[in-house]
Amino acid sequence: MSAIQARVEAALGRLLPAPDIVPQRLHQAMRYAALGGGKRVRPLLAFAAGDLATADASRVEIVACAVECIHAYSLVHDDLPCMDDDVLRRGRPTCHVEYDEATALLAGDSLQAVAFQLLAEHRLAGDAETQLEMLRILAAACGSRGMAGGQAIDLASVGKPLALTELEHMHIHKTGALIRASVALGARCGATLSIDELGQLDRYAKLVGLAFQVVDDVLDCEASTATLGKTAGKDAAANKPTYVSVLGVAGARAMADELRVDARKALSGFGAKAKRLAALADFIVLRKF
Ligand code: GRG
Repeated sequence: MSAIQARVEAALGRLLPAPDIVPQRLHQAMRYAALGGGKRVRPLLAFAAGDLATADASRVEIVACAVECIHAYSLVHDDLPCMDDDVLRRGRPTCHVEYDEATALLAGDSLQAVAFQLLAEHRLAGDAETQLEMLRILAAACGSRGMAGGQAIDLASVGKPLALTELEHMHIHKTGALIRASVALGARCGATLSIDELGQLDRYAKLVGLAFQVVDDVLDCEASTATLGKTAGKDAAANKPTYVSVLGVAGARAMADELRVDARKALSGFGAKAKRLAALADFIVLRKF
């Protein structure tokens, strides 16, 4: 994991505009948001899916940077005063605190654009049709029927009790869509998989995407701000519905573990080829930050 994290850090450092290129302040803010922190869960998933499909690592590296740029953009925008209004991210001041709101907004916009530029200008798949499909997958995952839509539902649900199915719907979009895309894109960098195999991978990705959020909710109420590098206890303070508010801590932990077991089962047809994806399901559920 640490080798891939270092590889992604170096690749992002190379692929993002240099800090001395005009407009310097915007490029510095983009680099601030994307470099020097984070678990890199989405790139790790892309590499593990690429591994399963015996993909060329130089192709997966581009996909990993693209999904991480989208993730970094979503965090910058989520932290803005008009959304979650937070001052701490990855143990540092949030982008709008370090720079200013307008620069943070533009840095998020520009990181999103970089992601699509990367997918469009590098040869990533065996044929053009698959590469176009990759662009479509990422766009769908980011938009109003994916991550941005999930965020809209999240913002609208503050202070309202949600049923478990409504909570799942929100998180499958807000957090799950990009996680699912990370697996789908990593796999498409390699040998062509059958529809059935892609379906099994997608089932795995949906399950770990949901597990990721359930654990995020547990950590928000159990871990400290110092461990998380972001403000802990925000969900309860903001009266947000979470897996913990609906199921309690023990219930949420039990749900995360069921999802982990089911995610591993979804990989059973792949045998040893899926060992990295299986290990990541464990990491996502058993992590402490
Ligand atoms: C603004 C369009 C738009 C979307 C924002 C993903 C998201 C939607 C907001 C992030 C808010 C949040 C804390 C969501 C919970 C799950 C999550 C994405 C946590 C942060 O991701 P990690 O733990 O972060 O992968 P690191 O820092 O490790 O990269």
